[in-house]
Amino acid sequence: MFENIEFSHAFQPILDIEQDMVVSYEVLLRGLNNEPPEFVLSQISKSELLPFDQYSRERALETAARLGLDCDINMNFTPSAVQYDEGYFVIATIEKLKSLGYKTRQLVVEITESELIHDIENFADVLDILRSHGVAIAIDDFGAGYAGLNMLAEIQPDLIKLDMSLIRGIEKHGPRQSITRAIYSVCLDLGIDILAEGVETEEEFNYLSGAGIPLYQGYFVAQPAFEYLPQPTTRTR
Ligand code: G
Ligand code: MN
Repeated sequence: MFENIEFSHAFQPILDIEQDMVVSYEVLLRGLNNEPPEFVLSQISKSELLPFDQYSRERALETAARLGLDCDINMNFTPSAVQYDEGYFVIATIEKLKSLGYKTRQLVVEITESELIHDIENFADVLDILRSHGVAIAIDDFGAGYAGLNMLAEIQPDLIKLDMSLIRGIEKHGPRQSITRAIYSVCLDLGIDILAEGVETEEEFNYLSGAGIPLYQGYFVAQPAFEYLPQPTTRTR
């Protein structure tokens, strides 16, 4: 159905500095010449976005398997994709994952909060179903858009990804530091993992590691790489 759409994927590592290893890769949609996701999505009609997204995820898993990915894999889902038919798309992703020899627990479902969730109770129920299948749930871009404290109060994710707007220049920005420390403390209380996204500089990294953040993603660690699993490029200790 989408055979005529030209796209592929880039992979960006997630580094755990306590274990000093890459624990996952986030899959990112790209054009065939590494164009940004909007370039690909602009070719898809609105009514076909959800099925295209799923087609793209399944192709991405095939690419990951071909590249020899053997850690976790973070995949983006909009709230609508998660909620659709009681988790149909996530369950289809799990099936694809298993058909390639992966374990369900290797999948991290990143909920990209670009839209308001209308029925949060139903949403939480669907997440419970998905958790019972064994996937991990992450809130993406936490602190931006709709992904805030109300969402955290309603669903207890396994992981929070701090939005890069909170990270930018944090070493010299008192309010961002206070907010990040407060979220860190909430995560500790609730047993939620916490990751800093979009870390670009050594100064940001040093501040965040001093504050106890264990997981990192961003240009400072490694740029996303087209059809390739990059290793961290920086010494982080
Ligand atoms: O919404 P989500 O967090 O899934 O989007 C990740 C996007 O952020 C990707 O398009 C990726 O290329 C981009 N990205 C990853 N690391 C960095 C970074 O360090 N700085 C900036 N500006 N963008 C980044
Ligand atoms: Mn994401």
